[in-house]
Amino acid sequence: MDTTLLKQRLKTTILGQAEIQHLPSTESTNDVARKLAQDGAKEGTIVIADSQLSGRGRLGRNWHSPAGSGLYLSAVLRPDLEPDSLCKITLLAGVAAAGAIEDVTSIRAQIKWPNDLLIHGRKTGGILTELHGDAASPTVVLGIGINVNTRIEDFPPDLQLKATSLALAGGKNVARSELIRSVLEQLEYWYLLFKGGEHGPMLQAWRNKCIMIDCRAIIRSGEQVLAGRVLDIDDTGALLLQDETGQVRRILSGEVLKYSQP
Ligand code: BT5
Repeated sequence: MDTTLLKQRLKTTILGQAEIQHLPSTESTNDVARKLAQDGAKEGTIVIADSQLSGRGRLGRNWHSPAGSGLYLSAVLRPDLEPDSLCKITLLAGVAAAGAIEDVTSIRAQIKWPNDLLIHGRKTGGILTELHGDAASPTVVLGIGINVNTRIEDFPPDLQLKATSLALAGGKNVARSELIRSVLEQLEYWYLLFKGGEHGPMLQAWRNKCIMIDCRAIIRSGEQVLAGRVLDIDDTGALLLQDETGQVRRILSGEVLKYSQP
């Protein structure tokens, strides 16, 4: 991948303008980005790898990152964060990544709360948002993984049944550099709105891409397991789940154990 060419083509003012670090292989791009941020890297610094040896998901899970076939990218962001608004960065990254997939491949990607990108119900990508630093000057390391040209045999057996890639879904290979360009441009568009305090359009775009609205779902949040119907997300980005008693629960973080169409 030619990062000089990528930089020349990139229509952004922040993302990718300071530094794009391209590594053939690393443990996790989020770890590299965190170290760069600790050493004072500018907002918008990007780390891209061709493969990850210990790609991470949430809660200590693994992100399978075979060589040369996926997009593994992390961005250093330094937003003014109100308490509870970290979840909105995950939502905006989902909207940006789904938008970039659609822009480059014309394939419609959907979002499963809070951080999964799905095509035809199979997982194609994920977002990992990590907060570092103190409350006065927080740093967010935003990680995005997308299966781009991954073949079915590149996935381990358990993922072969539930994962897909853009090439598998669309029947042809996709240029990773084009996808990276579009991800960065889309990310910047939504991030600038976020910084300007304009969250409404992003939340609406997220709702339009969300596969779970109106679905019945079982969700684990901390120690609690909640069941009910997904109503919406609210203005803070929390998921609204109506339980059997009619009570509406606000869920800021968690994971979907099961969901089904109404
Ligand atoms: C995620 O976690 O989906 C977040 C993935 C973020 C990956 C990026 S790559 C760049 C940056 N650097 C990193 O180290 N990470 C980020 P989670 O919701 O916890 O989902 C993890 C689960 O997804 C695993 O337990 C598997 O079931 C499944 N999975 C793992 N690898 C996959 C893949 N390549 N495609 C589809 N599903 C996968």
